[in-house]
Amino acid sequence: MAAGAVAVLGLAAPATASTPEESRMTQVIPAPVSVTPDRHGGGFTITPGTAITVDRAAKGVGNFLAGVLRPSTGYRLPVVTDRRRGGAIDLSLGYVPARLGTEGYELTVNRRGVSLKARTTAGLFTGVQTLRQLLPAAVESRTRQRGPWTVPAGRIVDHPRFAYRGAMLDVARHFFTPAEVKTYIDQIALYKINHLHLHLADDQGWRIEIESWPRLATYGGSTEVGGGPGGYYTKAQFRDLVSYAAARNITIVPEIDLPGHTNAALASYAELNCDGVAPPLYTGIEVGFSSLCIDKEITYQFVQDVITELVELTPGPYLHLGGDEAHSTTDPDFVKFFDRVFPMVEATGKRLLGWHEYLKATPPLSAVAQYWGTTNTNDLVSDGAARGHKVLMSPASKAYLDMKYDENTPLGLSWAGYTEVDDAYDWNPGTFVQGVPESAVLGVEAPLWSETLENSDHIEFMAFPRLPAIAELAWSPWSTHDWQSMRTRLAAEAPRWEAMGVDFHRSPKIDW
Ligand code: NGO
Repeated sequence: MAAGAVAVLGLAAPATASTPEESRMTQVIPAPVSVTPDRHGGGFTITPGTAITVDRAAKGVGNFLAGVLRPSTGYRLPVVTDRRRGGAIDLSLGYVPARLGTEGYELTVNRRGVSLKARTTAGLFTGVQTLRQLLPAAVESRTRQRGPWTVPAGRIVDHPRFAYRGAMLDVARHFFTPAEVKTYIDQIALYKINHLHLHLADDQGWRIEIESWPRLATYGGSTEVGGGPGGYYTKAQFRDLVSYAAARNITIVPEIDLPGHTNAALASYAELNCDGVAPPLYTGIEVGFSSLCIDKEITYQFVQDVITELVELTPGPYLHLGGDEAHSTTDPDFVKFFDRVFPMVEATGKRLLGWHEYLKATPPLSAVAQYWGTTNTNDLVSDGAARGHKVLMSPASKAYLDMKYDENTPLGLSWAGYTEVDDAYDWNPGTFVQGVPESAVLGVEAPLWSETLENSDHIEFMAFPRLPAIAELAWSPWSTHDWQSMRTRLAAEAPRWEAMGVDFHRSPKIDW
């Protein structure tokens, strides 16, 4: 590193930062593990002659970066494997220290170019997200803007705190089109979120085509909260979402909520009901009134068929089976049901995920429990962690993006309290639940339930600025945690969201 370099560990822009380039170096969200600005080096300016040079296997990441940069710069930015050209942004796969893992990266910027190195394309992709944030916000615009496009000089070495950094979208209460889901994927990828959990079925709608039970989608998906037309994903559309997400380092985690939250399925097939009578479709927002019929054999044929078809659509490692709020299923029935269903999932080789109540039954130890409570103690979860289960942290009072910011928020719910952006940021996933040490935490997920949300504007208003705050809890080392720094950095993101067309909440907690 050049003489005079200053190591900055997750601090806000130092008081001496004098140029916009220099302050961008310290404004990255999530905060990197280490940032070393090079005050005297002079940054790299992207020009019409700049090329993106890549290892052959990194072409996809190079193309993604070019896709971000080309519209706003208006430059050609060819993605090439020939490294003889000067003035380049170079993405290379190869040796980086083991502690950086598969998603870590090293980013070095000087006058001559940008060099990004990682062990895998996932690491290059996360590094590219940092590089985007080192450029002026206008780079995110889809139309040609004025430069200069200067990346500040220095070095960033970075890797994630948790392996699983998630967002969840409830496409059941209100249906979101594939285009709307892709928009959200684009937005969360910028903050290094690497899992998108899709809540695909609930009382109000079944949103995924299942060929062996076609009415689930065609009838069970035909409405939504408030009585709108609903919708569902065909298998082809779902596969397309999976690959769109994969190209952005995001694994889709499909959820079918069982055995409660199943009115849409029960309405679609009379034979799934204990009394053989299909209930009407449901467009309200109550929970806990539906249950599959635990003692009917056809229930297990149904669940088996759904799992089989869902697994075929899912290259990722996880399958989420819900298990929450089964208030219309007795505890013994709940256990009886999952005793038959867990082995079905195990036989597929997928790893189970479920809301933490499913620990009432006995999932295999590889199963992950998603904690959505509001308290710092929960015996099911701490006992589960002691037995060896991993926990995914989504405490509703902190991580639920559908909670209102305050009493005036026009959208959202408030059963877990109001959650301003500082509340969403103010907790440590590694110590939040007593008896669940950091080593038992798989990661953090920010669920967005859609009882009150109907379109991308609504999603954006609830997710921004909280989603980036939660993404930081999932990615950045706890040593960087600092609300004063975060509020400065979130304020600096506003022009970027404006350039991206993100309709965010102008929280009074931040000086925008
Ligand atoms: C709860 C409930 C969902 C609601 C959500 C609203 C879980 C896991 N089950 O979270 O059905 O949509 O709250 O915030």
